[in-house]
Amino acid sequence: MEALSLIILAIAGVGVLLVGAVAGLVVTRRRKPAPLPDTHTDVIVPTDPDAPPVEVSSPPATIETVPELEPEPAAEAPAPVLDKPESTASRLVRLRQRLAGSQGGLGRGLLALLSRERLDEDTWESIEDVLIGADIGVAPTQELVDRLRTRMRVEGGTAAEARTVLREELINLVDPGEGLDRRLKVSGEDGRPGVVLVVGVNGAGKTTTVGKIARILVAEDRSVVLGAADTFRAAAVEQLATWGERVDVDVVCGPEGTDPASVAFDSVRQGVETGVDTVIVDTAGRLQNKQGLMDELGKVKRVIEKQAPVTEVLLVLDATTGQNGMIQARVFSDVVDVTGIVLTKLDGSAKGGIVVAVQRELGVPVKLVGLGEGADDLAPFDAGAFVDALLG
Ligand SMILES: Nc1nc2c(ncn2[C@@H]2O[C@H](COP(=O)(O)OP(=O)(O)OP(=O)(O)O)[C@@H](O)[C@H]2O)c(=O)[nH]1
Ligand SMILES: [Mg+2]
Repeated sequence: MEALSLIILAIAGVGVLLVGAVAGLVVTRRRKPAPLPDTHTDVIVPTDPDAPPVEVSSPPATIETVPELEPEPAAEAPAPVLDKPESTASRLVRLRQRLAGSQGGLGRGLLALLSRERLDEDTWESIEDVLIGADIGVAPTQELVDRLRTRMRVEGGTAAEARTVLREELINLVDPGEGLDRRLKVSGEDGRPGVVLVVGVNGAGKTTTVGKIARILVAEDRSVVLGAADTFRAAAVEQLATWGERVDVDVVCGPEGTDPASVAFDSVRQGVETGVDTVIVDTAGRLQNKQGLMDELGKVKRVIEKQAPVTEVLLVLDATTGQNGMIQARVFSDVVDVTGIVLTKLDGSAKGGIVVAVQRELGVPVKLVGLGEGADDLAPFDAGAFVDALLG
């Protein structure tokens, strides 16, 4: 009997907590966005996945004076149950495991070859084949093999030594020089929002990525507006609207066939007027001819900049498309000033070498990687973690 009443009490307790949590979330999203501290510039930098999750604290409810906070009568539409995005730290741990799962083959193959007792010409040729097969690209493969040859001659020997040398050289390749700045510029200046323009071919994962980035920003307590500038298909707008609803972020859209530039303009205007931190604009992926693409994206960017500068142009690339993806990447980077790359579907590809090839080709860093279709399957790119995943 006593046990039964304890269970009932426990269930009641959990119920109260849940109601409280949902109410808290709704209130949090309704409040006027709090200004960000000055130190908050460009977020989404790789965080140490071993660090404890960062708690996002909300300002105390008592400072609220906005009248819309009045409780609504119970009979009205029930408050939507919002997703609580996963914290960056726990997302990274999970994604690192997933990356290791899909990429481990490449690293294991290389290590097995490099740990052979005799590194003869045939072995070096096989190493080259593995690297080219992983889409690293011919020139970087050649450089890597040359460096490995030199170092293995001097330091070579045990499997552990081979691993250390390979790890260092792969990191050099992925993160050359002083290291690339992979921060995503999501903040604007002079009180205006940061504007992130997301481009790429059909099916690369643009809309999904926009939704995932919005979740990360919301989890960091930033306010966001999404612009559905892919107006060619009604389904595209709906897809983005669903992402927006899940984290209670406004999605600005127009009827099917509206000029994408006008939707982009409206979304940034709304962002400026409501004082949000970031506006993310999703675009259509049709790779018509280069001139058409240039005209369209050029116009979208121009009209946005009547309101606020575009702070980040993200090119979304599907990692599974290999050399074809590289050709598309070139076209886009000729058309717009790409500032960062999002490499999606790395979960389904053992061809992580594309990271090296695309960074070389475009001269811009991979800033984010998509590792699944799930809402939180997006992570900041981190060279060390990536190479560790490659090596399995
Ligand atoms: N496995 C995997 N699937 C992904 C990833 N990112 C996106 N997808 C899937 O790829 C498909 C296309 O994604 P969308 O976001 O609709 O692509 P899009 O670039 O907006 O496509 P269009 O609007 O047609 O130009 C969807 O089924 C996504 O779930 C990823 O990182 N991993
Ligand atoms: Mg889309």
